[in-house]
Amino acid sequence: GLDEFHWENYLKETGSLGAPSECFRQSKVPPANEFKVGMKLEAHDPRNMTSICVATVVGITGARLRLRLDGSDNRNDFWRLVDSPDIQPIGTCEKEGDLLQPPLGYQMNASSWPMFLLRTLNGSEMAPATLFKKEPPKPPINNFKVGMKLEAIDKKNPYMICPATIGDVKGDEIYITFDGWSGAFDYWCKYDCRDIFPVGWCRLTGDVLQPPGTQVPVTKSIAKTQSSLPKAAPHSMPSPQKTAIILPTQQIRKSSRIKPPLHTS
Ligand code: MLZ
Repeated sequence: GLDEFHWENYLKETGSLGAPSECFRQSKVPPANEFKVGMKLEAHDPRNMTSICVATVVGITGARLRLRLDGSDNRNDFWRLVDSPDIQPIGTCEKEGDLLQPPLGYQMNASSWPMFLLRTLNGSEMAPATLFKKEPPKPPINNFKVGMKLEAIDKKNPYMICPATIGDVKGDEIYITFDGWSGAFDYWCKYDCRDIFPVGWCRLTGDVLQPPGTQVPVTKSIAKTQSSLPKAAPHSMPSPQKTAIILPTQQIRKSSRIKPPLHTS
């Protein structure tokens, strides 16, 4: 429809460019997702990264898997790329002399765990090793520049991949700002973080790209005004197309004029 989001138009309208794909720790050709719902695998418990648990694929979205730890509830689902080092075939743990752990929040008595494990794996479909792809190498240096566009996971709503802009760069860290949102979802991360993708990633993988928010409007004239502004002072957190609009970013953050969004989806 007319209100659909298209990067090509949006980049033109905002007078901006996508960050080059070499900036990202992602495969240039996104990995194939050959997993099926119901398959089991081993995954690091996101709430306790040192323990390895049994997980079930409960959804497929682009190059990512929606995972649920066996023995846990359905309120702690998490998403991993098929080339994430956090997932591995069933049996990897044992081969390495480790034990599969109950997830944090295992509802039953700890003494029931060995039998639970036996039953959850018995007759289950285990994801074959060929479905797990190798993690791509780190780009040697941080090549991101302020103002470059990208697609980024909203860490507060991790199933969402959203249009974003590099708001700041400091050493190996980059500041991810979400287009059209007033700052509540923004975060710092390492340049080689696996949660960020080049423009076009979702279209290539078939994942869902969210449209930009509507809290902070972006128009051609504003973007033009913005690009002719001097660079922001180093103590501020510039958020390119946001700063030029109503208030400086610092004031937006402190002001109560903009209602902070609910963090619920
Ligand atoms: N349910 C939330 C989703 C916000 C997503 C923002 N992503 C950058 C809300 O509407 O507040």
